[in-house]
Amino acid sequence: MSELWYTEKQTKSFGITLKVKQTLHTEQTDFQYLEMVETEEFGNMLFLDGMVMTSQKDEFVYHEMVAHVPLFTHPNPENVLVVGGGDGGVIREVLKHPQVKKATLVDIDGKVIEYSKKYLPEIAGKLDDPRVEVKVGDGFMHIAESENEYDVIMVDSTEPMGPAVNLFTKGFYAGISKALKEDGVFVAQTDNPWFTPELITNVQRDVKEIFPITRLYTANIPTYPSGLWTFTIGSKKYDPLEVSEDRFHEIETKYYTKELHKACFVLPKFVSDLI
Ligand code: AG3
Repeated sequence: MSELWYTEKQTKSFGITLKVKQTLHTEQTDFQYLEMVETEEFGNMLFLDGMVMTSQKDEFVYHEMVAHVPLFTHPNPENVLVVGGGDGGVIREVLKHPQVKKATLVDIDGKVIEYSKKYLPEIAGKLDDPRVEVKVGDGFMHIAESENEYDVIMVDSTEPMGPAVNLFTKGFYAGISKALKEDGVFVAQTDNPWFTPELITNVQRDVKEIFPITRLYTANIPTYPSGLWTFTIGSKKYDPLEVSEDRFHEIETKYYTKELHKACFVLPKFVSDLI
């Protein structure tokens, strides 16, 4: 019996390899190469331009950590924006917060939304919720056109190549600051300290120049390069490290806890040395 394996080359000389059960869909969209693959170990997976975006088995880590850390940092997140995130995982977590009145998702690639709904229904299933508005469009432009509007903005992008390059620039963070209300909070996924240390250093430097409170936190995501993933928070007023106990309300999670909310900001030495 022949075996089919999928490799993401995470660097020029290192990668992750997964045994494939079947290929569900492949397509060159207007923006990127999209693949939906059923794997033996991680279930259905979405790849964009050959990079793992999400898997049924470990998606909860990334989506919970992108959403709940900033949402519990803000005392009353009513109006929330997700840039990217067309698979709907962050939106699903955002909706667990009863204060959220409206969640807008802006993803540049409608095909990601379409095929996530088809092959990742437990991730994308909440995109049709009445509190959600889905826009297919350029997140950079959406940010540039927004002012004093959002309580929390989450940037759930691909890597800084292809369609997401603009989303890792200082100009974009300045736009986010303008799009946020005066006490707004934002978070972005900022890759890993093993293979892209300078990206973390640069993003932290840029965000620090714009936001009075800048923090870095990590989560363990087995299908992403090195497994040690980082997120950068920029906040105008609220410090994610100073969330009072009574702020935390019960939500159903598999990774995030109120204890972890504090612990995730404790960094290994080689990571804190980057910032
Ligand atoms: N967005 C960040 C994925 C980065 C993974 N990088 C890689 N595989 N080289 C994930 C989207 C999930 N909603």
